[in-house]
Amino acid sequence: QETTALLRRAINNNGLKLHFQPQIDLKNGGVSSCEALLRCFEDGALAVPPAVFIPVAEKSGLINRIGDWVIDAACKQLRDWQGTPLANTRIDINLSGKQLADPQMADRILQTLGDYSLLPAQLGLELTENELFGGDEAQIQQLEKLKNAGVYISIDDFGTGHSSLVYLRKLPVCSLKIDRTFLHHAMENESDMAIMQAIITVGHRLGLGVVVEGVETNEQDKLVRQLGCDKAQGFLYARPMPASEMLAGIGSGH
Ligand code: G
Ligand code: G
Ligand code: MN
Ligand code: NA
Repeated sequence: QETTALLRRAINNNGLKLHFQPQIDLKNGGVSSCEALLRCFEDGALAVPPAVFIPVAEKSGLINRIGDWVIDAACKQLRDWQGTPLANTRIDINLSGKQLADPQMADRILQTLGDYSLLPAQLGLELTENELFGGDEAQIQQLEKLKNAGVYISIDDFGTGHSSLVYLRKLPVCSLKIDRTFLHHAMENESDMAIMQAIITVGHRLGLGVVVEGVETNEQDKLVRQLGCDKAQGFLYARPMPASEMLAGIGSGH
C-alpha cells in the first residue's frame, strides 16, 4: 500500500521527526510538559498527517518500529534539553494500544530512559480510553510497572471512548486529557459545560491532574481557568513545533 511504502521510506531515510506542543500550567503560566507529535517528511516536505499514517501503521504492524523510534527520539530530545531552560519539561508521547501488547514494552521504555541517563518522571505516555480499557491484565500490569517507576501516564481524548468512570480508580493513570470536542461544545451548550465540570471534579477527587486540549480562543482560555483545569494545550498558546522553536520561544521566556 502507498502509505505503508511511504512510511518505510521515512523510517529508512530519517524522514520521521517529532514536533512538540507545550502544555501551559494555568496556575503559573509555566511549561512543565509538552506533547510529542510525530511528523512524516519526504524530500523535506510533510508527506502525510498522523491521523492518516498512524492507523495504517497499526494495521500493517509498522507501529512497533515507529513506536520504538518515537520512544528513542523523545529520550534523545530530553537528554539534549538537559542544561537548557527546557531541562524540567516532561515529554508526553502518544502510545498505541498495540505497542503494549509487546510484553517487553515497559522494560524497553525504562531501559531507554536509563541509557540516556534520564529519570522516568521526565517521560509521559498518552493512551486513549479504548486502548486502556481494551487492554488485558498483562497490558495494565505493564502500565502499572511504568507508573510505579515514575513515568507519567495520561488518558488521551478523555470522554469520547467507551469507558466507565468506575475504572478510573483502578487504572494506573496520573491525569485526564479532556477531549477538545467537549470544550468546543461547552462554549455553546449548557449540558456540555456540565459534563466538563463533572469530569474535572471527578478527576480532582480521584487525585488526577486535568488537562484540557484544543484551546483556540481567549474565551476558551477564560472558561478553562474558571473551571479549574490544571493545564491547557491548544493553538491559542502554541502549535506543534520543531524542538529548535521550543527552545527559541518557550525556553528563553523563563
Ligand atoms: O499531530 P496531529 O494532531 O495531526 O495528530 C493526529 C493524531 O495522531 C492524534 O490523535 C495523535 O494522538 C496521533 N499521533 C501523533 N503522534 C503520534 C505518535 O507518535 N504515536 C501515536 N501512536 N499516535 C500519534
Ligand atoms: O488526539 P491527540 O490529543 O493526541 O491529538 C493531538 C492533536 O491535536 C495534534 O494533531 C494537534 O495538532 C491537535 N491540536 C492541538 N491543539 C489544537 C487546537 O487548539 N485545536 C485543534 N483543532 N487541534 C489541536
Ligand atoms: Mn495525544
Ligand atoms: Na487528545
